[in-house]
Amino acid sequence: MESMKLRVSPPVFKGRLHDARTATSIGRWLGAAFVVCFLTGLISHYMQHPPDWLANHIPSRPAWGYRVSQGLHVASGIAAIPLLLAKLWTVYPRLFEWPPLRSVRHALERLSVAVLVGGAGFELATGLLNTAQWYPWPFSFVPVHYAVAWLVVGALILHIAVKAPEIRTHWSRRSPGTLALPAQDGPERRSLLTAVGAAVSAVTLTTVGQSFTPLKSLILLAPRHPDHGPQDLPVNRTAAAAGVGRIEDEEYRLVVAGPRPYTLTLEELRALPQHEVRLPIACVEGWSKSAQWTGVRVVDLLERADAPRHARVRVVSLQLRGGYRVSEMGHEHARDPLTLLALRLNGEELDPDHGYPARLIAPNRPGVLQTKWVGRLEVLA
Ligand SMILES: Nc1nc2c(c(=O)[nH]1)N[C@H]1C(S)=C(S)[C@@H](COP(=O)(O)O)O[C@H]1N2
Ligand SMILES: [Mo]
Repeated sequence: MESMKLRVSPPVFKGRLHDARTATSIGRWLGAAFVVCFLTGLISHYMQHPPDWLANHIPSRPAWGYRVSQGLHVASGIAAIPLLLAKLWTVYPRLFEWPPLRSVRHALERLSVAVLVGGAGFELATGLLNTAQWYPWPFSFVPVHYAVAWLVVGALILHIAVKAPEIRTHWSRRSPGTLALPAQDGPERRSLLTAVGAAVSAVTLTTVGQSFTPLKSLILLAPRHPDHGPQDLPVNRTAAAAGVGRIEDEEYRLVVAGPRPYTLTLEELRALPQHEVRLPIACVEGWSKSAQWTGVRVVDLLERADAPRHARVRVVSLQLRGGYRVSEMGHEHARDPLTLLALRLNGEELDPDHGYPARLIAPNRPGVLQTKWVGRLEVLA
């Protein structure tokens, strides 16, 4: 007698949009975006949190280095969002693979894909929300975003290794091994890839102007416009938000703590030789903007305190609380003639929100380390 058992049959997917050639085409762009994003993320991480052996060796040139690297980090991350969505759509039929687990090897492979998809989604989502300064989660962004990046890279390397034969077969439109398969990219695949390319271009062109200022007129989706802010420069934390309020000229003192410590009033600081530099603020969140800064060279202030040539320097803000009130720099930054304790911005006294009366500005340096409302320079032993 025939059994009446009901068998649930998984959905059947046919067509080229879900095949390995499409997955490879999108995958290599996604892979390239991930590699750029990971490497520039490492640069950003080590510039902000250098281990001891590196802390005194971070180069201060090229002056635009961090601006370009962090611009690429955010742009590649944003471009990866439509690429990841397209890639997931291409391969999602595999979720319904039957049987779900064929062997131990197969189980491990699926596990690594789960880590890859979960981790990649997590990185892109938290990174994107960070560019908007929105932190709707209970953990601290930087260490978690950094740790998960390593998980994703590990899973990605494993994934590429496991899929290497398929990737090789489908890498180019007519690779020798594929003569038996449909060699030509049909119109449906071409349309899909064109649509993905258009989506990547659209999100890139409407956001990249936040750091690549020639395209600033196209900004539509970026949270920041590089021109919006006092003195044509964006502000991340205002004086009010930092709790420093208005610093009175007569009360201000700059303390330089070194072998021969001294204190300067604002008047004395203004009377020292002033220098002008053009340098960008390059925020880790992806916006950046060049400006004209005038002030006293930090190296001059250090010489006067008899600071040793290779000493590192701690810059301390008059802000009393908050993560960015203190920054440190190695001797390359401290001694660079472009590194200023700036008193003026774009020809005017600093706006309180830009650090009045004095803020640090140095070449090739993450924005979060360009300390505002500076009250103290400490020469470190
Ligand atoms: N004391 C202090 N300095 C600070 C900050 C801060 O919160 N407190 N924010 C930093 C960040 S994250 C950036 S991007 C730059 C922005 O400088 P701007 O507001 O002058 O554009 O200042 C940096 N300096
Ligand atoms: Mo920033």
